[in-house]
Amino acid sequence: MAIRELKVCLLGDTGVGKSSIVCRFVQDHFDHNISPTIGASFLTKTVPSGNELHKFLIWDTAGQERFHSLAPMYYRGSAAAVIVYDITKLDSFQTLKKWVKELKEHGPEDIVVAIAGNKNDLGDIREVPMKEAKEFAESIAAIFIETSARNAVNVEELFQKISKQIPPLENPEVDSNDSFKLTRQPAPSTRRCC
Ligand SMILES: Nc1nc2c(ncn2[C@@H]2O[C@H](COP(=O)(O)OP(=O)(O)OP(=O)(O)O)[C@@H](O)[C@H]2O)c(=O)[nH]1
Ligand SMILES: [Mg+2]
Repeated sequence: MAIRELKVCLLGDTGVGKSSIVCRFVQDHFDHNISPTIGASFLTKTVPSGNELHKFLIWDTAGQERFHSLAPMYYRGSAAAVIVYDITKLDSFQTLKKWVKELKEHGPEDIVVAIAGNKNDLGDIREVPMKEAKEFAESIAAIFIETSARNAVNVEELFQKISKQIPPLENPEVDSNDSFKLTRQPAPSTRRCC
């Protein structure tokens, strides 16, 4: 089966749970004491999608403002961006809107955007109504899903939805190496997380 590499980046405020989502997806693990990401972390996971295998090359970026200028390295050449907010922090939803704007202005034209409202296990202290976030996602034709990295809710589904939005290759037999790349530039190297 053909393996297709898809560069995916995670963007969003510090503390919203980007690394926790990635750790849940890749290692099915949740760390209550996870440290803020420095620069970015890189992990991969391969999942079946129709007649293809999608190898996600995942760049988990640091949400702290001091790392903002690095972000273009990670969203450039990405097939998809997951923008994460924390459903208990209205500010993080405002930051998400800034990321949407930045991606629109400077990101790849055909990038698949997924909006993930994380920490939905904390619904009793919710600040961002699901309806509002969903409507915003619809207005920009983005995928929308609420997740809980802690309780393993909708994390697999998030990446499945991304897989489904990636158009299948029309002519897969053109590459005899059984490897099809949707990444558009070599990814910079950095440390791993988890
Ligand atoms: N209750 C709850 N806590 C979560 C969830 N996901 C992450 N957390 C917690 O939120 C905090 C921040 O998580 P991180 O994954 O480090 O957040 P981040 O977005 O990667 O932060 P930066 O690396 O600084 O950008 C940690 O204490 C996590 O344990 C979740 O789904 N539910
Ligand atoms: Mg992190």
